[in-house]
Amino acid sequence: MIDRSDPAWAEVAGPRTILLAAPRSFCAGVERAIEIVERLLEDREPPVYVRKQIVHNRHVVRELETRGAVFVDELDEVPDRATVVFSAHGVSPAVRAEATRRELEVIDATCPLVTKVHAEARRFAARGDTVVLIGHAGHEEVEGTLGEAPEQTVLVQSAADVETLEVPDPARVSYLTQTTLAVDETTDVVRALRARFPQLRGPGSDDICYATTNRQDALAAIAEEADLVLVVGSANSSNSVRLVELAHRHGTPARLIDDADDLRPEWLRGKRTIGITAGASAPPRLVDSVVEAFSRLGEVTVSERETTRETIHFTLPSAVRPS
Ligand code: 0CH
Ligand code: SF4
Repeated sequence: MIDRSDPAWAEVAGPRTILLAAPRSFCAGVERAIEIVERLLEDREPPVYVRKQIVHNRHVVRELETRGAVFVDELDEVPDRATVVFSAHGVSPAVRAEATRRELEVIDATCPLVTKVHAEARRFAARGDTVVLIGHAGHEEVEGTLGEAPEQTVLVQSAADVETLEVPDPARVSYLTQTTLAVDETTDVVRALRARFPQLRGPGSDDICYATTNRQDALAAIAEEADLVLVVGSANSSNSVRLVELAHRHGTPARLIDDADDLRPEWLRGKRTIGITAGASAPPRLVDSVVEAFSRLGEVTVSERETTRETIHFTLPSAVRPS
């Protein structure tokens, strides 16, 4: 917490310029997922069960918990025939089958853009291809997508992984990606795949979603002008971590913060221009509170740099749609 009576904070007081990247913060898939849980909390008897964090943000999860949502890791923690929400990151067919067997009422908050990748995985596997999924091991979205055709899918995390990749038929290879990867790094991995498998086939359009791409482009536009970049987001948020790494690749120190309380005086020494963005799962109000925190250190000039305007909106599932 910024406190100018503390000598460590007093030492870094002074005027600052804040460059606000836009777009930042909630994407259409996250807004939809949160709204699904909120509507269920209004319309149904508690508790409302949610499998995994609805989105990877501590504040979002805590707030929904205080309103009656119960977050569980696996379906065995949900009573038979109860209502359960699947998170924005999607689930494997095995999880869906388990929910059916247990007679759970499923409300699916999987982002439609993740669902699209699942459909591609099924299509590519059905034509007999080895499906190379580019993504991060252990991430929930990756677990879900891998589950569509586990016998035919291999996970690749980097261009180096491609060198050692063995497939049954090099002429029948397709790739897919996690939706929240770094665009530049993924391009390198796809290039490495194409070099090894010239007949490589891919998705019709990029699997890295519009929101991930836009947040990276917006940050790239301010990163080199900033002395320090702050990314509002939680540590398990893939797209938020990718933003921190992107700032580093632009040569600018960057920190991931859950909120203004995470700010540290030693980060701010000699830093007059602060770039701020937020991952797709971080609420906009947290960005406002970080900007407000800086005003406690001196005069702040805020300049928003918008690289594109997002207008995309996803409809809610019929079970929670207002009649
Ligand atoms: O960036 P990841 O995938 O870790 O997820 P998040 O932080 O919850 O952001 C929203 C993306 C959800 C699914 O694409
Ligand atoms: Fe959907 Fe992209 Fe948002 Fe993920 S980051 S929820 S894929 S719009």
